[in-house]
Order: sequence, then C-alpha cells, then structure tokens
Amino acid sequence: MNWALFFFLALMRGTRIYVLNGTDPEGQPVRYGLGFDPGSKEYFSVDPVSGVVTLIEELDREIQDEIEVLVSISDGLNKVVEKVRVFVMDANDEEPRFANLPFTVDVPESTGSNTNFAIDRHSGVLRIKEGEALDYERVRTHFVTVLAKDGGGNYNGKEQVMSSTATLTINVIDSQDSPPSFVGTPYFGYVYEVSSPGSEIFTVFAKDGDIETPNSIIYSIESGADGVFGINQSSGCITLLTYPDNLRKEVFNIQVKASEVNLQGIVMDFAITTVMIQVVDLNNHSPTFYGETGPQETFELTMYEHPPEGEILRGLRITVNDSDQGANAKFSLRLVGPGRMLRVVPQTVLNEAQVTLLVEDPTAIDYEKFQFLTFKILAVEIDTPERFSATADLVIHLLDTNDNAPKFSSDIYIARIPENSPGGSNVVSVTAKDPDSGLWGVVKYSIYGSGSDLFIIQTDSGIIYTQPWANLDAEVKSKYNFFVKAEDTDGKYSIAEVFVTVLDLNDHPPEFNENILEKTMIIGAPVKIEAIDDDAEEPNNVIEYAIMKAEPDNIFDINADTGEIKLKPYIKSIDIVQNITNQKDCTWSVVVQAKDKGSPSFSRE
Ligand SMILES: *[C@@H]1O[C@H](CO)[C@@H](O)[C@H](O)[C@H]1NC(C)=O
Ligand SMILES: *[C@@H]1O[C@H](CO)[C@@H](O)[C@H](O)[C@H]1NC(C)=O
Ligand SMILES: *[C@@H]1O[C@H](CO)[C@@H](O)[C@H](O)[C@H]1NC(C)=O
Ligand SMILES: CC(=O)N[C@H]1CO[C@H](CO)[C@@H](O)[C@@H]1O
Repeated sequence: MNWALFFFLALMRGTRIYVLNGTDPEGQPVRYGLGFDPGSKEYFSVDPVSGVVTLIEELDREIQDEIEVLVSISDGLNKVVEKVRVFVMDANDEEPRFANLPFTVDVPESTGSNTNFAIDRHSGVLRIKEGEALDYERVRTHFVTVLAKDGGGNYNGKEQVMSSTATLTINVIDSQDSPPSFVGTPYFGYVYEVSSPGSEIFTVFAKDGDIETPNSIIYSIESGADGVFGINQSSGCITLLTYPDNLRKEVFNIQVKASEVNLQGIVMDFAITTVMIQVVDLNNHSPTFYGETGPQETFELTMYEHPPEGEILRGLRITVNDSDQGANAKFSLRLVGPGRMLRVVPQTVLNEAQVTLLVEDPTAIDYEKFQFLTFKILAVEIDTPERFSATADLVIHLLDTNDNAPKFSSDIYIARIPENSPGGSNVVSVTAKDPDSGLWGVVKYSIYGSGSDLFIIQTDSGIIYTQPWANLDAEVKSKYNFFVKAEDTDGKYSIAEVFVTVLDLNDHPPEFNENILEKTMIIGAPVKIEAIDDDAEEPNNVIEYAIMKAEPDNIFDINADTGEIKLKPYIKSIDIVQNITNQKDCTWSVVVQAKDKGSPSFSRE
C-alpha cells in the first residue's frame, strides 16, 4: 500500500478534510479506519469505504498544532496501520505578532543611517540603507516603526489580512571616531617663587570624544618645557622640576599632548593644546649690595687725588642685585655725595649688575679739600609700588700728590721804608702757602731782580730786610721793585712782585741860593726870590714864603707859594716912595723866610 498522507487543517467540525486512497494489489476492496492514542482527543473520523476523513472536533492550532493519528487500511485479511502526524495549520484568526518585543537594537554608529533603514520584506532583517551612516555624536537613538503583515487567509469563511506594528528602538553605539579633547582650555599655570621641585603647576584634563566607551588618555609634553617641567602621564599634572630661580624665562608655552590609548595599548588618536605657564614673581626682595664675600653696606677705597677724567675706580668690587624677576627686579642706581666728582654706571639695572664708578670731575677730587670722600650709592626699584631700596656707603680715602705750587697771599707786595733806616731793617713779610702735605708743602723764599740788591729775604719766613750795609736815601732812589719766589721742595714755585718805596724824611731845610740878594725893583713889577728844599717829597720839599721883617715897615706883600714880592698896592708912584723914605737912594730891605711844610718844619731866612 502506498501512502501519501498530509493533513493541513484548520477547519470547522464536519468539514471533509481529506480522502484516503488505498488499493489492494489483488484487487480486493479495502476498508479504512482511524485510531488515536489513548487519552487524546479524537479529532477525525473516516468513512471505511470512501476513505473520506471528516473533522469531528474543532482544531485550534494555538492549543495543539500536531495530532498523531493511526490510519489503518484492510482488505479483510490483512490490515496495515500507519502512524500519521497531522499538522494543524493556522487559520487567519490572529494578527501577526512580533516576537521579542520590545525591540531594542544596539547599532554601532559607524554602520548606519539615521533616517533610512530598510527591512527585508520576508526575513524581517532590518538594514541600514546603503550610503547612509549613523553618527552617535548627532543622534544617539533612532525609533523605527516596522509593519508586519500576513499574506491573508480565511477566517470563519472570510478572507482577511492581519497586520501588526512594532517600534524598534535603535541605540547608536559610540565608536572610536572622535579624538580626545581638552576640557577647560585655554590653560594658564603659574610658577610662584615659593614653588619647588615637584610643585604642581597645573593639571590638564582631556577626555575621549567618544563618550560611551572612552579610551584612557595619557598625557605627554610635546615641546616648550625646556626640561624644567614634567607631566604625570596619567593625571595630566604638570610639575616643576627645578627651583624657580633657575627658570630663565618668564613665560613658557608648553605643548601638551593627550593621546587616546585602547585596551591593547595602541595609541588611537591625540590632541595637543598649549599650557601657558607664567613665572610669577612676588616683589619680596629689595636690591642688595654685595661685596666679594657677601652682602656689604660699606665699601672703602684709597686712591690718589685728581685721577684722570673717565677713569674707573679700580679696587671696588660692588655687585648689586634684586632677586625678584621682571619689573620687580628693575631698579635705578644713583650716587649721592659732594659735587659731581664721580658717576655711577649703570643707571638702570635689571636683576644684577656690577657697580662701576667713573671719575667725572678730577679737579674736585682734591686731597687738600677732602682727605676722604663719602658717598651713598642708592638702589631704588623703579616700577614697583613698594619701591624697595638699598644704600651702600662708599668711603674714598684720598692720597696727596704734589699738585700744588706755593701760592702767595698776594700777587704784589708794597712796602714803605723810611729813608735813613738802619741796615737790616724789616721791609715787608711775604707769605706763600702750599697746601700739599709733607715736603711738597714746605716753601722756601728767594728774591731776585735788579732792584733787589739792597734787600735780603729770610728763606723760611719770607721776611724781607734791608741789607746790613744798605743806606736808603729817598733823595737818591726812592723806589725799588724786585721779584720774590716761593718754591716747594719739588721745585714747584710761584712768583710775586715787591714794590719798595723809600719814605722821605724832612731832612733838608729850604735853602736860598744866596743869602743876601740885592734887586732893583720897578714899581708895579714883582721880584721873585726862591729857595730850594732838597727833600724828596712833598710836603718836605714844599716851601712857604713869609716876610719876617721889612725896613721900612709895611711896604711889601709876598706870595707865600711862589716867593714873589710886590710893593703894597698903595705904593703907586715914586712920590709915594719918596714920601715914605725920605731918602734919595731908596734902598729898602726885607727879610724873607722860606719854610717847608715837612714835619718837623725847617726854615731859612
Ligand atoms: C601620577 O598621578 C597618579 C594619580 O594622581 C599617581 O598615582 C602617580 O603616583 C603619579 N605618578 C608619578 C610618577 O608621580
Ligand atoms: C647676587 O649677587 C651675589 C654676588 O654676586 C651672588 O652671590 C648672589 O647669588 C646673587 N643673588 C642672586 C639672586 O642672583
Ligand atoms: C707926603 O707926606 C705928606 C705928610 O705926611 C703928605 O701931606 C703928602 O700928601 C704926601 N704926598 C703924597 C704924594 O702922598
Ligand atoms: C476514489 C479515488 O480517487 N480513487 C482513486 C485512487 O487512486 C487510483 C490510482 O492512483 C485512482 O485511479 C482512483 O481513481
């Protein structure tokens, strides 16, 4: 017997669902039968002759989708029994239903489009359309509504199509497509003076642009740290590796790299940023003067007076510095002291300088005026509000040089000495001073010149005397002049001029040429008599004439200055003359006195 038995049923009771068709090789009529496992529902019955199978119990695939039936065929002698499995086919009584709801699918961002998904109509495989891509950084979740529709079918005798929708939530998964980025830039860090090696200056922070599953970040310094800054590769903390004093710049621009490293330790991506680190100085130092061994406030120097202009004062080792930085370490140098003898350079200092002093006015640096000079060197900050300052004393001990010639108290000396003074008389005292010290200041005097013969000078004292044998006579020579020289031991000298006047004494009386003089007098004309005084000077030689006695009396007038004798005015004629004398010969006498105006006065008659 051949069998071809398949039941696909989802039908109502009474429905003819199948016809069994068996044959017997001998041509005997066959009979059909159906049997069920004990305890199981009998869904079908068969007509033994026609083989028509009828549904006797309603099938519900949703309850039992497979029924085991024992189908038998018999020719009266032999009976063949076959176990048949009947699959219950669904009737279209249910809409399509989605399995595994809710659908949530995680899709890596790099794989798909944001809008256009495509679904395979049959398999239900949802794909991202070609040419589209998902971007986690733009849209992290897509909601896609999927419609499921069955192919239609009979339900209670009616054709119906059932459908259902479901919304898929598609989560886009971040993938490694974004470089790391630094957070909170720009970065500024500061190094303070109190910082020390290891001080934390600034901590950078970068995070992976891929937020969901970020890689770890390692930090490194690309450039600009000059070896004085380091970075902790895991924390991003930039530290100082040295002392701030060793920093040679005020600003460092450090390039910091943040590299993204995956689990396998491979660098995926990186970013670079700049950290500007400023070395901040607190103005907590004032300028300080240093000598060779450390801070010093007094500097001393010994040097000769009158050093050449522009010369550097050697032997002074002065340094000045301000340990602050930048503007806080900028200060000026000034020299305060007598005159403008010295100059200090430099005048403006940044941080540190050698202090140099130059000679500005050599003549003012004079041992004879100052045996030592004191100055103050001032260092004052220029640009700080505090204006910190420092001073150093500079003491210069001067050494003398023979820079001076003796100098007379006057260029000329005028002396008067009475004539007839005895030999060795004091004439005049000259003085010359030489301010130099020691022998350079010792002065010796001498005189020379044509007029000096009658005089001598005391070498040490400068007192000028007349020679012991000299006899000064104003009537012979009343004026002498000569030179006096003052010389120091080194031969430096100077010269002055001495004028000596011999003073006239009234040592000569006036003398008439003749003691007795007879003169003929004409009425109206004067007669002059003259006396000479040999004294050299007025008033010793100034003569005054006077009439002492006349015979007859009261007839003459005399001019006291000139010695002119005239008749009195009333004697106008010879008659009057004769009337006075009564004598024919008319001889009259007069006694005239010549008297000098010297003191004491001499007179002659
Ligand atoms: C770097 O920083 C981490 C975290 O702060 C710390 O544990 C580690 O000791 C640091 N490394 C160095 C070398 O300082
Ligand atoms: C200042 O100068 C002195 C002398 O040269 C030196 O010893 C000292 O270290 C300097 N100080 C600074 C901060 O430069
Ligand atoms: C002369 O003297 C007499 C007497 O003394 C007098 O009278 C007379 O006038 C005089 N003659 C002249 C000219 O003065
Ligand atoms: C009733 C019925 O359909 N009988 C058929 C059984 O199978 C043979 C051979 O295949 C057919 O010839 C009969 O008509």
